[in-house]
Amino acid sequence: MKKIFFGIILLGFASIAFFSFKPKKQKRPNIVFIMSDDHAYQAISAYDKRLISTPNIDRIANDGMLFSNACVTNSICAPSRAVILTGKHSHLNGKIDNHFPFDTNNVTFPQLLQANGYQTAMFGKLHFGNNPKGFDEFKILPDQGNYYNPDFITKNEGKIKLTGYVTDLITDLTLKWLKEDRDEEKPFFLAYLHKAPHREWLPAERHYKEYLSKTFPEPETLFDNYEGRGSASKQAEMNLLTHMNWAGDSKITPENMKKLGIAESHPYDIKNYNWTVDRMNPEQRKAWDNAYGKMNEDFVKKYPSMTEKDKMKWRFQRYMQDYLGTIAAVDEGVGKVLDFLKANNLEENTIIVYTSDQGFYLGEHGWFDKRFIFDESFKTPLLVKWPNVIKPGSKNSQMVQNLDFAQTFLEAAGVKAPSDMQGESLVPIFKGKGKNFRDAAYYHYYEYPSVHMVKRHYGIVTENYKLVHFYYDVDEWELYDRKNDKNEMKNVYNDPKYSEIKKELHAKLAALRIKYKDSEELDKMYIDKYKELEKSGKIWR
Ligand code: SGN
Ligand code: CA
Repeated sequence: MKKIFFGIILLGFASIAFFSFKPKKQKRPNIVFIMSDDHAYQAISAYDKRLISTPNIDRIANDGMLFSNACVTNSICAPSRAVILTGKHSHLNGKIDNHFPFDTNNVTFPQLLQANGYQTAMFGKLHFGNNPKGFDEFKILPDQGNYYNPDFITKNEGKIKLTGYVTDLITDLTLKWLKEDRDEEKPFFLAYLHKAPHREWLPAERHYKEYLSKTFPEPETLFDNYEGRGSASKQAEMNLLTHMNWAGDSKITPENMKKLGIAESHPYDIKNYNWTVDRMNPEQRKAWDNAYGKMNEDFVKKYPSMTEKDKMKWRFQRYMQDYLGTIAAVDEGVGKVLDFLKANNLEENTIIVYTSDQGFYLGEHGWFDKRFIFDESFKTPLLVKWPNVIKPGSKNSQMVQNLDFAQTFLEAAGVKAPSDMQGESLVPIFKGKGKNFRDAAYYHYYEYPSVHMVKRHYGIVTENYKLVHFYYDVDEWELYDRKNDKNEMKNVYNDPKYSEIKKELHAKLAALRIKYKDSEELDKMYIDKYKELEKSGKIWR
């Protein structure tokens, strides 16, 4: 009798336990996608401590994963964004360069997230020429946007003009949305997109003083003369000494240029400068004049005795002071967003990504800008944090691409990716698996002839080699040995030592072109379309 009694009691407990146990439903993660414009990995201290300290951006890598070989498919702004949103190479999504319009019939991953219950918002620079689809809320800069007192195109309030510094304003809009507009019932996808550190590199007032007095270590290849490479490197117009604007970029006043007999580097040299200073209110202008006035005074004294070499050195320092100065504000903004997530219990279940739309030259090969398949512009920073999935402090050297983001976010959100997306989800890599990821990346750049005059090229990049074809007005092949020639100074395409590897890479490249559905027919079609745009006056140099 006693036994039966205990048996009944035990059964009672067991059934209470059974019915009150609900399998813990894994909540779908939030995603905070932070992207800056033209942020070189050389200017993030998690990658390289020589130029700047970015303690807040570094937090993402310390708590998550740092990718040392993340790269893009087409190193230029709007095309990179189109690749990210569609998960397709430029030749298929159609946004091959900054001039072509984005075809809004493309399906983008935020549309799929939204349709599957995510709340979606975007703040900052998109640079598409049209508004983003799949967003419940957005406030974006028109085109390139302005650093001081920028306009924003908004989803619900038309065009607005805000007073202040662009990086701080984008951060404020992002934080306001998190505080006031977030739907706590839904997971969210938040795109926090900086304009900085894009040209013309205008820092926040509070950083003028510190950055204008700093000096930075020069890159080994600052005085590169482009020997040993083909015509594309020689003809590119992105040299610090010859192509950088004296007024617009280095901030020498038009009056001082005249006084010193310095000619404009480009028809937009002085125009760009005037657009910058004309947007400032009297208070901002005063702070600007104080800081940059002093720099101008010093320069006027020095200039007459400067050699060409001195000028190059001076221009490099001037460039770094402003470029890195803009990053100081980005890092502060990122810190504020990370702090907010932490303080509001949003840290545990949120994926945080920091990246750039491409890499950038910080004086390597004497250059600024990007566009080339060569490392500084081809590689891009990527830091990802996802608590309980990514082991803190991990490092990964796989050749992941911006092409992979769409499928990564969709998988993390439990949404099936369309079968025509061309990337690969990074989720296995986050989990410490995915050892045999991509062994070769495909790259294709189109915007030529246009500003900076980097010739059209496509190529294949493997761990050890890079094979590139420059076409349009040339037919030149280049081959680089990435292990033995880190700075990519010597084209070994015609070196017999490499004939076997050359053959292999040609075959691999042809196979990749087929795999990704790129072809000579498409190359020609895009050239014809470009020529039509040129005729209609829509291409600017
Ligand atoms: C502007 C810049 C170029 C830059 C392109 C594209 N010139 O034309 O230096 O390469 O944008 O940049 S500027 O004097 O007007 O700043 S991108 O990041 O949008 O692709
Ligand atoms: Ca860019």
